[in-house]
Amino acid sequence: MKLEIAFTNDFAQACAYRDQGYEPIECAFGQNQSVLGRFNLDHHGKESFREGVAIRACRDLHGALKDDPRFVVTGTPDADAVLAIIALADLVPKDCISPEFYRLVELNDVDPIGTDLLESREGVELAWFNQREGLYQNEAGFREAIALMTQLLTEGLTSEERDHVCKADAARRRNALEGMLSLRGKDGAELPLPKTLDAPLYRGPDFLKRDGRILVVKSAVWGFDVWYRAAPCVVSYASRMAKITVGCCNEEVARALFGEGGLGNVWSHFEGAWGGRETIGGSPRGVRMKLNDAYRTAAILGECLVG
Ligand SMILES: [Mn+2]
Repeated sequence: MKLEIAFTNDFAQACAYRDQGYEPIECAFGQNQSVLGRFNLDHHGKESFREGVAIRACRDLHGALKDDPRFVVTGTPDADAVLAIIALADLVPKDCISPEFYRLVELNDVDPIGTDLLESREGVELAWFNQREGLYQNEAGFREAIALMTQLLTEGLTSEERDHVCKADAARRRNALEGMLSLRGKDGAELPLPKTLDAPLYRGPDFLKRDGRILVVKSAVWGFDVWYRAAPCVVSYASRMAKITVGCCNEEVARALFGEGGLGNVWSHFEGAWGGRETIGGSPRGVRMKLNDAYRTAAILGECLVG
């Protein structure tokens, strides 16, 4: 049977596809609306007690939907979802997907900040996939991502491609470092910005002993893995989208800084529909923010600190 991918942004529509026999892959809509099929392949919101989808598909379910490869999807065609589809539909032989690779996909999906992909051979391969552009949130994006992942699994990378992945990531990290604008410490004092990338992440048992608290950044690249080395809480301004994102390094950090409930405690201090989850959130949808609003955000967060 031919591979079918149904993309939707609508919960009811995803349910309708599921009822027709399509297997939902990471079909989460918000925190509490997850559409599950016979294999329960989601791990967001209230399904977050489950393992990632690729690890279950590759390890336990390879080829399970070989004769009926119909899938319903939403959101970004990330490595976790795409690898799950490839394994379930048996688009590559089982021995093309090493346990090292699917375990790393799981780790990087659940904790992208804590995984340095460039440290291993499989990590460079996953980083190559993550660096691909044009993987849009639609059916064509999923099909393109499936083709790229299939190519990666069957042909691997040349040494030139590996070099290029590492150089591109080094450039991204430099950009992220240069995007740091202002760093405040425990008592609100302005601290010097780091000039190198080698500090550890602000998490783990002793992070409250360190000085950094809130970092403001303006950057065109994703850089939380860099920024959380300067502070446990980051206010990121995306100028093209004119929006502000606030993040904490993980749940433990969010609670230590802002009390039980983490960032959930701070949104009521803002004007308008700011919101999000315990560890990440931001400015209201459709409202254009200015850089100055990012500094104001940092000041308000500073007043909410309990740790
Ligand atoms: Mn996932």
